Amino acid sequence: MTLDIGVLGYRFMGKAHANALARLPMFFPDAPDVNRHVLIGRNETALESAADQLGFSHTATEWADVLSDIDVLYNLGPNHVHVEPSIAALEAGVSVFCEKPLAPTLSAAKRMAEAARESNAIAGIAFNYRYLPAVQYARQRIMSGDLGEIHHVRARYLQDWLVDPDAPWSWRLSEEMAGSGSLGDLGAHSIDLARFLLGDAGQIDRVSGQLRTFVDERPVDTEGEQTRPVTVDDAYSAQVTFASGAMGTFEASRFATGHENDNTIEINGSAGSLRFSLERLNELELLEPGDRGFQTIMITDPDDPYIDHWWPPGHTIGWEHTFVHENYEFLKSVQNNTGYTPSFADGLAVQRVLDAIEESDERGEWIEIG
Ligand code: SOE
Repeated sequence: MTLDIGVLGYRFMGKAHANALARLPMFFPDAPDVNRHVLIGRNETALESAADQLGFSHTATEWADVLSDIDVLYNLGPNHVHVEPSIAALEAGVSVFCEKPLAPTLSAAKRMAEAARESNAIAGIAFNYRYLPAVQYARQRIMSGDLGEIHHVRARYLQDWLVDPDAPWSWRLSEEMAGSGSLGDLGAHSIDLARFLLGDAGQIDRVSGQLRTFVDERPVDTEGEQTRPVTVDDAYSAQVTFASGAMGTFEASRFATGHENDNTIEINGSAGSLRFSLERLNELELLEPGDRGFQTIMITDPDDPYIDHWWPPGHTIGWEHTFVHENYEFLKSVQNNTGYTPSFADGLAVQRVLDAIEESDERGEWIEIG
């Protein structure tokens, strides 16, 4: 069985997923066969050249025209484009792999999760950092009880691409198109990682958050003559409680000078601790009973998650491998018609936390998540 794939979006995420699709037959021979059938976008000229480069045989400027030609829609457009094409695809029985955050608003995320529940097709959200071998290994250790009862989650995702007030405006800075800024773009990853690592104990039930926009207008052209308003947050921080009794702190920023793409999470339990940093993605820091400090271990052994598909022990992998791993798992779920996680329900659970953090900022009080 060959799965015909349609990919909406051909820039950063389009490349990351197209690269993953191309790698699958080489490194994951039991992955379903895929046909990079159609690349979907608005600008015909840019689309043609992207289709050539990324190995797609057709292009389309209207997503609705190609739903009947494909088995899977990759929805990699700006956040506001996640909603209608995903819902229409699921209603047409086409599986959907959608980038994060699920939607710009909680109400749109609810509609998407409802469409996923009612469809026989598979709906997955692309939280790629779950698929780092070190993160998978960390979850295994937490799930097998090695850290004991979890008390603390400390997660931050720091970038600095907006610290220059002349950095240009983009859709990521528009509330209408993105929903929120650092919160949805980066915070969604941290919240998902916490949920993934803690499993059933990862349910966040109360939040207190603050959001900040440091520069509220940005140039749209290189001369800086025209500007557009920034209507999302540049940074957020939140403290949360988990239903399990654990407490958490979360932070993200696009103004964290010196941090380009710094995604870290630390978990402290009654019997041990661990911490992960994307800047050292082949490693995990662990503290186990009897240790006098954190020990750094390499997650590059053949029996570590996914590693046997790649290189001999000690040969490191990179950021792009997360996309290969998630594409493998998602497409296998489509082929076997089995449920995929993270699902749209997981995307909705994260969105409830994002929404509560925004509400907390607006109201200046703790918000319960029902
Ligand atoms: C931009 O902030 C971005 O590309 C995010 O959208 C991704 O989800 C993150 O992995 C890297 O940074």
